[in-house]
Amino acid sequence: MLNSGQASIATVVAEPEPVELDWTATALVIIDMQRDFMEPGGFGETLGNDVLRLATAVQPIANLLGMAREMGMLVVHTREGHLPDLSDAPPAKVERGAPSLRIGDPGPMGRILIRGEPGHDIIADLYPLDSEVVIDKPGKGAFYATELSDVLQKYGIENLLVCGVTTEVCVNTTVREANDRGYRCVVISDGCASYFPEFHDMGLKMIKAQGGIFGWVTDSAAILKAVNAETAIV
Ligand code: C5J
Repeated sequence: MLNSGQASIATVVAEPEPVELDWTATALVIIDMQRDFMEPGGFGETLGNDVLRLATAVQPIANLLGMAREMGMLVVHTREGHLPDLSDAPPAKVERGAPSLRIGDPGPMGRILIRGEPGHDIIADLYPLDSEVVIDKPGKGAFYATELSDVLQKYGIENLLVCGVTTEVCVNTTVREANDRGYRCVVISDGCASYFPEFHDMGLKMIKAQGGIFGWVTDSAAILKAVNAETAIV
């Protein structure tokens, strides 16, 4: 179990280079693992996507979630969605594309991408504990119009392990926002997924290119290995 008064440092094998992390200043951030993106009948499918493509991310995230819970690491879940009156949903977002059902319309899992509806909820396999932080966000980035900065500051967080869906949209946007705010972001390749495999690959490449311009990329096994390896207690 982590002791917040004592640094617990490990080196994680990552690209473009290994990264040293103090687990006591690290949070696991799980982006938008919601039924609306992951299951048939939700927002993702109304945009013409094959939602089953995202299923590969579930088990790696579950493994990291189990690790984080066991060691007492801060866990943050995010959910993309809007208020029932759509006052936080800009027309430019609602009208975009040609979906068969738009944001706010009734669908098989309730109103599409609306807070409180069944489709907006996080999938059962990764369901948050009452003690975990859940950030409701109206945008793609988890910092825009949310309390995330305040939460991370309160817990003394400097490093983010970022996973979830989709790699090139909400994961990338959040990582870029976090990078500008001074956080070290380590993105978990097998804990992210996209409806477009080529966007997943490029989304990860964009993060780690140019010496890690937005952060590092590793996989769930490398995190578990680093956690299980002897850590230096400082
Ligand atoms: C999308 C997301 N793809 N969570 N949202 O619209 O990536």
